[in-house]
Amino acid sequence: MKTTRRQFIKIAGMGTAGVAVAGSVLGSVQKAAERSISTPSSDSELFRTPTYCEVCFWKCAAWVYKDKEGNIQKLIGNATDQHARGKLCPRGTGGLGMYYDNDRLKKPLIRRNREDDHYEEVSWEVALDFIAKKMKGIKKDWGKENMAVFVHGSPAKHFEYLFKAYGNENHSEPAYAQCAGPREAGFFATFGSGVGSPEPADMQNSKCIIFIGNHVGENMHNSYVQELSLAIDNDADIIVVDPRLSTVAAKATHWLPIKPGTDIALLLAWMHVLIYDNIYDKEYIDKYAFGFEELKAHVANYTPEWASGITTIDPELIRKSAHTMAAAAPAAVIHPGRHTTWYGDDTQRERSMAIINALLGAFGRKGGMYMGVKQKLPNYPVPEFPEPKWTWKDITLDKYKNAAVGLTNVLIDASLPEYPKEHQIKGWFIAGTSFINTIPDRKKMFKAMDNQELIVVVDTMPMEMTGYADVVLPESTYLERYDYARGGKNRVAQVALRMPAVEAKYDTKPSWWIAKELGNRLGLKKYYPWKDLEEVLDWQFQKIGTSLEEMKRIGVKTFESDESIYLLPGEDFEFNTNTGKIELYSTDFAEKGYDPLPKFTRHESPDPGFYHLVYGRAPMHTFGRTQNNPYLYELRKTNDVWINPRTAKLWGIENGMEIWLKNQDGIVSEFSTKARLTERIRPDSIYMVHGFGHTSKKLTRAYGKGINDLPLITKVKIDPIMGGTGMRNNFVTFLLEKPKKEEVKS
Ligand SMILES: Nc1nc2c(c(=O)[nH]1)N[C@H]1C(S)=C(S)[C@@H](COP(=O)(O)OP(=O)(O)OC[C@H]3O[C@@H](n4cnc5c(=O)[nH]c(N)nc54)[C@H](O)[C@@H]3O)O[C@H]1N2
Ligand SMILES: Nc1nc2c(c(=O)[nH]1)N[C@H]1C(S)=C(S)[C@@H](COP(=O)(O)OP(=O)(O)OC[C@H]3O[C@@H](n4cnc5c(=O)[nH]c(N)nc54)[C@H](O)[C@@H]3O)O[C@H]1N2
Ligand code: SF4
Ligand SMILES: [Mo]
Repeated sequence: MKTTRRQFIKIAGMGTAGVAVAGSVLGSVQKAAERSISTPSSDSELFRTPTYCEVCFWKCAAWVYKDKEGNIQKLIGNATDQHARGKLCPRGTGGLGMYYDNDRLKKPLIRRNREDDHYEEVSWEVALDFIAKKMKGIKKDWGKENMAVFVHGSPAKHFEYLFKAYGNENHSEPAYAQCAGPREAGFFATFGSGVGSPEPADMQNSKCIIFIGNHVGENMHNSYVQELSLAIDNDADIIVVDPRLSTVAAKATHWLPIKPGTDIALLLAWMHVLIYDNIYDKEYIDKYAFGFEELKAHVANYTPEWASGITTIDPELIRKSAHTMAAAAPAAVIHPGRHTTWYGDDTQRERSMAIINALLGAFGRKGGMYMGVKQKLPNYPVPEFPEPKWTWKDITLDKYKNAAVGLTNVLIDASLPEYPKEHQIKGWFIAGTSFINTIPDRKKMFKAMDNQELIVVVDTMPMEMTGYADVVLPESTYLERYDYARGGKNRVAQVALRMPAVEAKYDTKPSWWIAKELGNRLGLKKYYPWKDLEEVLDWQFQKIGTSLEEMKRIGVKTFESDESIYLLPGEDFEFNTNTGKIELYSTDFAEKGYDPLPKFTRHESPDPGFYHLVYGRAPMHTFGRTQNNPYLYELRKTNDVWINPRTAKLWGIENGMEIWLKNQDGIVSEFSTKARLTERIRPDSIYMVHGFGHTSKKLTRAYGKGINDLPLITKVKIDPIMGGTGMRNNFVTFLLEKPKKEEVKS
């Protein structure tokens, strides 16, 4: 059946309770949703309120169930929500541990003297007055622009707003320069649009899904994993390129155990096969793409045999896997990945992935990549923000021309005492990021912190970073607060509400309140004309045809969209690039002096006795934020180090043996962990899960458990196009005995 744009809208037409998209699972959960729409729930003992999860940034909508006494009993995924589809992942289910954790921050804290570790418990008044006074001091001596705001997660919007109102736009998130930045830059250069979250890979309709690294299943983004299981049920081919037999590699048709850092060679060889075996989507390329002849000439010599010598992958496997994806195209897609800051040439690796998606005809095609839709939430009317004298752009774009947002690493560089005074950063405001466990090159980080006149940390837990703050502000957990509604692009346009399920435990406050109160003290009252966030939310909801009252009842609302998420057959489509086409040859990169067609660059190999430090995720933990969560801690208390038995034999390492790690710059891990011998990792690499090895003694469960990968990441290769920090150029060796105290330099 041919679907016209209009017909598509009809089949995607939705009521308030649910969604019915042809071929999607959303329809199948609709009935369950309709059954469970009233409050209190059918389980007469329990009452429920809506939220969306904050254990990671997938933001699944959920119901919080409470008993008559008001104790939170459980969290269940909202069935009408396309992120959750009625389920939460293990971390989301354990989210109530964030609320129940006894180690939480309980009162605002001030450290008056940097020389000692003494923190004084103070009232909110005292803490906020202190911050406002210090900020005014920095403004007077340096300029209001000379502060940086480092944020992640829901607190971000509130503090970005505050600082914009203050006349400062130096905001940045680790989610860009330490995470998804390169894929945004690489896909933007090709298709004229970034990727965003959730990534619009149409996995549930795909016949062939290709993962470059990207360890889905361990990387536990909820609907992402659900879509992949649907694809597996539908017998889709899975191709995984990973030096490690990851969970998803174990399910793959083809696993390509690549030598770390050589993916671009493989991707070029895939392009070669698709083009020279004439199995690319010629009609699609003729209609939509620019620069095919240049690409064809560029990859002429990049044969599978050439790539094999670099990647260690059998040329026949390279050829065969290219044919597998071409046979499934256009219902075939290379997933863009998410954590993509690997070796410093990451934008070009992502460009290569985007180009292959174009050759497969995947963009805008069912089973390839869909074009997301969203319901815009209008901004509450306030006066215009003042124009800052300078912003992050002035210290970034001359060097990293395609950085789309502020870069944490550039702002840290600007925080060093030797940085030109005009743009030197003298105060840090941090919310929702455990900064020192997240940004590589700690030595620089410590130097930058020493140069700050004020460091504020807003967190829910006594994480390591709070120990470097002058002021620590305890935020209420997501189960105790309102936040801005979740919008965002997806298959269908939806809006989700987060509201407090319970009153705030301890003397904690939500970010919106903290920002508003600080704003009042900085003379920014006119930007906060509302009483509380409820008022803002209700105003926004009314503007889009709902209300806070309705949203409290339904949690998630679906809106009709007038756009198809796929290209219509023969549709003329203008891509947001210089040529209006998919740019196989990037005119933007050519203009800016970057390679317009991706090239392979060789990366360092480890010295004898050293191994690639490979890190990733475990399904029951999020970064470093959940190790102390009482429920998730029970699921996994520590990490271990994966070692190939051949490598282990050279060292006399046995399974379960206690080991320490030392990197190429002599940095030794603070704690030890156990060796796990497994064939699932290449002999030239070791693997560990990020987020363990906490050094804050106030995290009574997590303290001292496992090894932290971050201090071992001292060598950073910066992506010249968008400025991301390549973190996978580090190598480690083993220590089999407890290092002497003076040897530990993490
Ligand atoms: N449970 C859980 N899920 C999460 C998160 C979490 O904290 N916990 N965090 C979320 C976030 S923000 C992100 S960014 C993602 C991160 O998850 P991904 O985007 O999947 O991260 P990657 O770095 O692509 O994946 C790690 C994999 O890359 C492989 N790898 C290492 N080096 C190379 C190489 O040179 N080439 C190739 N081809 N593969 C290599 C590793 O062996 C490992 O299997 O996870 C998301 N999901
Ligand atoms: N070595 C190494 N570094 C990495 C990575 C890696 O794999 N290895 N991954 C990179 C990637 S992909 C990403 S996206 C980043 C993630 O980097 P971060 O976002 O810094 O990661 P988290 O460790 O989760 O830190 C979140 C912090 O927010 C706090 N928090 C949790 N909930 C709330 C809340 O509701 N309010 C407030 N105010 N605070 C809250 C937590 O207690 C914690 O301190 O790290 C990057 N850096
Ligand atoms: S994927 Fe899991 S942790 Fe992330 S928001 Fe959804 S339920 Fe929460
Ligand atoms: Mo990330």
